[in-house]
Amino acid sequence: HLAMVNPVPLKSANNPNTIVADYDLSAPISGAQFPCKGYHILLGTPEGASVATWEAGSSQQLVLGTGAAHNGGSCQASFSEDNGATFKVVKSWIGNCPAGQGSTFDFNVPKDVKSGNLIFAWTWFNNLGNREMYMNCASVTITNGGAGLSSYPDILKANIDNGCSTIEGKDVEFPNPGWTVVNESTNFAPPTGDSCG
Ligand SMILES: *[C@@H]1O[C@H](CO)[C@@H](O)[C@H](O)[C@H]1NC(C)=O
Ligand SMILES: [Cu+2]
Repeated sequence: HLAMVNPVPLKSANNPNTIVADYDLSAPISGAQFPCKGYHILLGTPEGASVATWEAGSSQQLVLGTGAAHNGGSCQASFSEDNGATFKVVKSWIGNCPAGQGSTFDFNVPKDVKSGNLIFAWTWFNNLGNREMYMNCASVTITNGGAGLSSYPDILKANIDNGCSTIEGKDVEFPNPGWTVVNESTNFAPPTGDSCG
C-alpha cells in the first residue's frame, strides 16, 4: 500500500483543510469507494479547499509516498472537470510506477484543461500482490485554462469488481493511455474482461 503525498490528497492528515483525517489513504479502493474513496464530494466545501494552483501548460510533480510498492505497476494522472463523474487522462506510466519509495513523476498540465477548482487524481494498478486499484484525489486550482479535456481518454477502471482485471506479475498496458506515455515496462499485458474501456 502506498499513497500520493503531493499534491496532498483530500482527507490527508497533512492537508491543512482536513477536519477529520483518513489515516488509511494508502489502501486500495473498492468499487463502492470509486472515485476518490468518496472524497470527491468535498470539492466546494471548506474541507475540500484547493491545495495547489497550477497554470495550464505548466509542468508539475506527482510525488508518491513510502510503503509497499508491490513491484511497481502502472499509473495514470488525470483531472476531473465534472466533480468526479469522469476522470480524463493526462499522462500514463507503464511499468516502474511507483518506482520504489518516495518516487516522483513529472507531468504537464495540458493547456486544454479548464480553469477552476478541479480534482486531480492518481490511479495505480500494482504489479505484484492482490489485484487492486489505488486512487487518491486532490483539490487543485487551474488558471489560464482552455476548453476542457472532453476529447481525452477516461482513466482505466479495473480490479474493483467492474468486469475488468489486471494480470498479476504484469504491468498493465492501458487500453487508452492518452497522448503522453512513459513506458519503462519489460513485462506487460493488457487488462482482461469485457469492461476495460
Ligand atoms: C512498451 O515497451 C515495450 C518494449 O519496448 C513494447 O514492446 C510495448 O509494446 C510497449 N507498450 C506500450 C503500450 O507502448
Ligand atoms: Cu498494498
